[in-house]
Amino acid sequence: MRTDRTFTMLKPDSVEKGNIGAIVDKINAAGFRIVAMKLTHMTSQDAQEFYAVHSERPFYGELVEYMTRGPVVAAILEKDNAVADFRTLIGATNPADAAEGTIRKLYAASMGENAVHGSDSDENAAIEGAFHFSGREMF
Ligand code: IDP
Ligand code: MG
Repeated sequence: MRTDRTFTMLKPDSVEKGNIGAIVDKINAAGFRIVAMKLTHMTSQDAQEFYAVHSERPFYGELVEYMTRGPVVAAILEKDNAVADFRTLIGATNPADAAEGTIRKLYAASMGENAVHGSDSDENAAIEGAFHFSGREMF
């Protein structure tokens, strides 16, 4: 299992607010190489599958609505220790708890609308990257 890649989405609120460029700048400045990137609009079935681990949580329906209301920027990022370093860069799930300077502190509105996704393990990074990209779209 490789440890130098993670998967991210700039969520619909980031796209709506015109924050794609600013967030990609932060990602580049933190030393991540972009391996794959595209705008994509998930169907409800896509979002239900992507977030299946949360299907029993009370916010699942709201989460699927949010993640399908417009396109996201999906990307695979490469750097040593990618998963943990990217989680540090994005900050806590709830922007109120996120450290100063993190992407969620800067750009997230709330716990639900929190600007970005970051994989939580090397295994999930591989699964989530393959969910969105074919081998021919990774560079
Ligand atoms: P993470 O994105 O920081 O890994 P998770 O606990 O995996 O956080 O939750 C996945 C996503 O579900 C969050 O990023 C957020 O968009 C949403 N979410 C999590 N907890 C809540 C909540 O209590 N209310 C509404 N949405 C939530
Ligand atoms: Mg998570």
